[in-house]
Amino acid sequence: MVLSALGLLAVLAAGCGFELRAASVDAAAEGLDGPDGAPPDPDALPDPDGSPDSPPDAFVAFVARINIAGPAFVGIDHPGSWSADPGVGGICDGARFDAPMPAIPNSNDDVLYRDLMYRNPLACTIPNVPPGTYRVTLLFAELYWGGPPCAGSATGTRIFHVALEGATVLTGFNERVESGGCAVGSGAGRPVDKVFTVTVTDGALNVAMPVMSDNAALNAIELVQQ
Ligand SMILES: [Ca+2]
Ligand SMILES: [Ca+2]
Repeated sequence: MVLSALGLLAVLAAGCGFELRAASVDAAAEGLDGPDGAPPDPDALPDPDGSPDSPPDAFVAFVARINIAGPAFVGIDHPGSWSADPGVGGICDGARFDAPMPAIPNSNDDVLYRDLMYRNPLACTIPNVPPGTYRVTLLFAELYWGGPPCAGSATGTRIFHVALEGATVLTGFNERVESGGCAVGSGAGRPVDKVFTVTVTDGALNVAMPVMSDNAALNAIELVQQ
């Protein structure tokens, strides 16, 4: 079952143009141990006489980590392998924006935050998502508003909503205010992550970001099946 599920994921990944990773190793390893301190599951062990046995079905979580408008990266604060995204032509519509300098304060994952896609409104779609319940993490860093070293004014901001699969999960997100300012170089801001749980039934995760002020923006996104 593990091999066939992995094969299916590989086909899906090849079809959508970015790398997807199944947490099969972790899932298989967890299948050999009981819950904290509990004895091992007998069904997960080989038969003493060496006869063939049916392995237990391991849960193979679907995982997508996409560095919107950025290169592939191995996360530090956000562990795992992040896939590259071209920006224009990638999972989000709109335009690409890059930070005026590469350093992002208060983060070890500068590579994820230093580029983004923006638009009014912005929409992002992760295709080929198996039906299931997912933890979705949206990564934001204000790269324009908040004053120097950002190019935009100290009081300017972007305010927008976020809907996942048609349901609003974030209302009136004021990115510069929540960030604390420009989240570039010596700026006073810091990246802001938002985490949600969503059920996907139609084969794609849809992120809709209607705008109240300026443009919506998104720097990176992680999707992990629960
Ligand atoms: Ca990015
Ligand atoms: Ca959908």
